[in-house]
Order: sequence, then structure tokens, then C-alpha cells
Amino acid sequence: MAFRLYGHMRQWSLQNQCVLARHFSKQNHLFNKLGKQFQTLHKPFRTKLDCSLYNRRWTTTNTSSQQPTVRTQALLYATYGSFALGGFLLIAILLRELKKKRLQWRGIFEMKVPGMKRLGMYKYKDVTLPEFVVNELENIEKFETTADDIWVVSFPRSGTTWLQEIIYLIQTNVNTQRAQSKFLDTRFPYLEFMTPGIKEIEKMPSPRLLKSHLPYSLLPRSVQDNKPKIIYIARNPKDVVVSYYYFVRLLYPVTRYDGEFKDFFNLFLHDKVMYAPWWRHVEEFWDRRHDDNILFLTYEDLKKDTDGTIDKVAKFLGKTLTREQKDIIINHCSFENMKKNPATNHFWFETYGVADPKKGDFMRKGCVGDWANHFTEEMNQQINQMVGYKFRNSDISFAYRGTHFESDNSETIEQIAK
Ligand code: PPS
Repeated sequence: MAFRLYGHMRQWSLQNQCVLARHFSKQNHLFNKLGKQFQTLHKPFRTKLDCSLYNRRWTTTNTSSQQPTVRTQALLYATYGSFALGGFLLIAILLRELKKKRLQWRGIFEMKVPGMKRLGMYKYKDVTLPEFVVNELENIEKFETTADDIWVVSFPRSGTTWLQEIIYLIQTNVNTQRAQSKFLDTRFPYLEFMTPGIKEIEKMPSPRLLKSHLPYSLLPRSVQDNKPKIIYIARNPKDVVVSYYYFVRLLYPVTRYDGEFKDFFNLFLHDKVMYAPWWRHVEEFWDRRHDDNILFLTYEDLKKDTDGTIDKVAKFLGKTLTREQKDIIINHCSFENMKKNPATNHFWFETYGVADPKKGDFMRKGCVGDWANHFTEEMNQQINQMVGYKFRNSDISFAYRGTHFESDNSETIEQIAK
């Protein structure tokens, strides 16, 4: 486009101006008409617009001395504009390519995730990571954790928030007032997220409470050396994928994802959702469940036996709770209470434009087995096969309805959903 315009200019100076003027005259026939109307309608105004395209007739008969200047100027501006635009585009493309190459040297590869229109997704060490995590990878690797730190780690949508609130209360001598006075994300920050950011987290006093969705293999190197306490929470993959689907849609302003459930299900199955593969995430912690600094929990156990699971967590943290304290925790951390508590329900997502309130809530249903309302028989078989295959050498099992059982192939979805 820019070259064509420049060509027109060269033509202008070399050939008869009238030839070009005739060319414009044809193209601007409509402009001429409009110009005439404009002249009659806005006569007093016209004198001010001496250089306007509207108050000239671009015809072969017009030989006004100003005519070529106006046209030349217009063409010049258009040329400069095109060059500038082209230049910016070129620089943007070059910078993008450069960033891509730099990431590739570090083993980070950009991915195409169908439906994820806004959020950039990458593969690093076979893990799917969103752009905001990739930007922090170097700082994450270098982050110094201490033996006093307490971590909650999970694959997204596995009950992290629930467990975080329980741990916060256990650690603060069940101070519910303090818990209600600040957002959970401030009290118990998400390591790899932009806010508050690693620099701020580093300044927090010990013992720090930290949340991460990273698999064990991508946690900071210091985790292996300093062995902080890590409480891992896993959830059955069927409920994870349903909860995750609604979550990614909720974050529409960030993800621009509005695909159907079956499409998201396929992304999950093909390890294309953030922090996937799910099975590897779980396996890495399951294999370390006997380590002194690791406690492995499940969402389904926390749901079925909240009391007993709180005891386990307290014991792991070296705390003893009275019956009364436990009751306060159970009540404060019930689904209904956490859903209406602004410090835990992530309503700030909406305030900061991260979530689209029309698409639902962060705290959705909080139950075991909602997958049966979304899965087809085929999906159910696919997940069962995936779990069976990936964990073929493992003794792990998942509860899909609140009780553990090895396989639910024998029951139909309708039976399970009841
Ligand atoms: S996130 O975004 O990854 O941190 O989400 P996460 O907190 O891991 O998981 C969100 C799901 O946990 C449910 N939840 C609860 N269930 C029962 N009781 C309580 N108190 C509770 N708090 C959170 C939440 O509703 C999400 O599950 P779904 O199935 O979508 O409702």
C-alpha cells in the first residue's frame, strides 16, 4: 500500500499532473458532489477550510495553483502514515519473534489452544503453563523457601481455597475476625500469580503461607533442599474438569474462552489446560506422600470427613485444636459461608475485571459428583480409560460420589448422578 502510494507520487512529479488529477477526479466524483453540497451548506465556514479536500474540485479543468500542493500533501501524509504503521507492525512482529526464540532457547514453546483467544499458553518441561507463569519462571526457580513455610499445592479447581482457609485458621489460633478482614489472596498468596508478586512474597514474615498450582517438578529448587511443609489436595478428575470449565469461562475477560464443555473436556484430555497434565500433577505428589514434609489430601475426603481431615492437617502442622475451635473452623469454612464471605469468594475478580459475573461464581456448587450432570457415556469411558492407563502402576484411587471405589464402569451416569 505504502509503495503504491509512493509510486503515485513519483508518477505525479514525472508525468503531467492532469493525468493524475483525472484519475482522482474519477475516484472522487462522489467527493466532488459532497464537496459542492458542503460548499453551499457551509459557506461562512468554508474559508477556514481552505485546504480541505471538500472545497476543491479535482478535475482536469481545475488548474488552481494550490491544487497539486493539497494533493501532494495528502499523499505525503498518507505515505508517511503507511510507512510509520508498517514500521510499527514490523517492529512488533520482530519483537514477538525474538521473544519466541528466547523462550525456545529456554525450552519454552508457544502452544495453540483452540478457543483460548486471549491468554497465551506455553509448554515447559511437558507442562502447559499460562503466559503469566512463564513470565515468572526464572523468579519461581530462584525463590527461597524456608522450612517454616507452609504450602498448599494443587491442580486448579481441587479445593485449594477451602484448604487454604482451614490452614489459615489453624495457624492463627482460629482468628476468624482476622480471616474476614483481608482477602485470602493477600493472607495466603498465590506464588506464580502477578499479584502480589514474588518480590512482595519474599518480604513476608515467616512462617509464610503460600499457594501454588505448580507440579512438584516445577516448584522452586529450594523446596527440595529446605523441605517446607506442603499440603497437597487432589480431586477426582471428572469434577475437576467440570469445575475448571466453568472457571475458565468465568475468567472470560482474561481467557476469552467461551467454548462448549465437550471442547474443554478434549483440551483437558489432551493436556492443553493450564498446569496440565492433571494425572502427572497428582502422581508427582502421590509418589511423595510418605515424605515427612508432605501431606496428601483429597477434596472428597475433606467433604466426607471434614472433622477428621482438619485433625490430620492440624497434626501435620504441629497444632492441637479444641472441639470448639474445630466447630468454628467447620462452620466458617462451610461452602455456604465461604461463598458469601468476600474474603474468600474471590468477588474481587469481578471488581478488577478479571471475571465476568454473568458467567457464574468462583464458588460454584462445592459438591462431589456434579460431573454426572455434564458427562456423556463416552466422556466417562474416556476419563476412566485415561485414569486406568496413567495410573496403571499406582495404587491411587478416586472417589466420584463421596466414597472411594476403584472403577465406576459398572454404573451408568444416570445411576451415579442420582
Ligand atoms: S482455584 O481457582 O484453582 O484456586 O480453585 P479451588 O479453590 O482449587 O477449587 C474450587 C472448587 O472448590 C470448591 N470449594 C468448596 N467446596 C466445598 N466447600 C468449600 N468450603 C469450598 N470452597 C471452595 C469450589 O466451589 C470449586 O468447586 P466447584 O465444583 O466448581 O463448585
